[in-house]
Amino acid sequence: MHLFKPFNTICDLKTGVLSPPGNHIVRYLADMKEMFHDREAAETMLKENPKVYEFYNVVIPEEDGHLQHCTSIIYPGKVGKEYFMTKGHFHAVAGTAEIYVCLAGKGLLLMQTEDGQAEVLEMYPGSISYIPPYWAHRTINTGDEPLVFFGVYRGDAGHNYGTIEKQGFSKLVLEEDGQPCIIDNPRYNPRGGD
Ligand code: PAN
Ligand code: ZN
Repeated sequence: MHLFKPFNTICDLKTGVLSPPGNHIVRYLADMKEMFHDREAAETMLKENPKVYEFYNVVIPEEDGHLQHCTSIIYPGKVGKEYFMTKGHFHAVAGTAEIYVCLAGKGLLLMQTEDGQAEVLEMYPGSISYIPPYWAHRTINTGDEPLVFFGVYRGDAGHNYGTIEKQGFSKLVLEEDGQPCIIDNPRYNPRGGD
């Protein structure tokens, strides 16, 4: 048995910044432009190529006895009417769950099964969302401030981005009359993953 030493990471609860930062990943619009519904709006915004979100992953062995943990910061903004959001993914080991604890801001957590069933939970400071095994997950900032949350999941879960890249989510979250509105995604392609 390899004995791993306990350690602390410090989280700024307002900004979500971790120290030490671990693996810090930043995603700009250019990294995910085809994920937004309004392709024309995305193309126009590419000139400025805004930062959509970033996340900090504590460095943990990718083994099932361990727990990966991370903070994510989704910036406020929209592409056309669609709010800034994460790419979203299934876990590579699909039967592994995750917990999100919202620290700041407000948003929605959109989840989806392989056969397109969708569920949405609200995120606000203090909300603890349980993402059960086999649900893809994407977070959406519906507010005016950064949406900040902490996540924890099984050490070896890994990430499968490909299925969502090909199929999309079955729902879109758009702003209508100043309010978030969940609609069916006309481009959702349940067979795109075949
Ligand atoms: C989160 C996400 C993070 C960024 O840590 O990885 O919010 O979203 P994408 O990974 O979809 O770009 C998580 O769910 N990890 O499993
Ligand atoms: Zn995840």
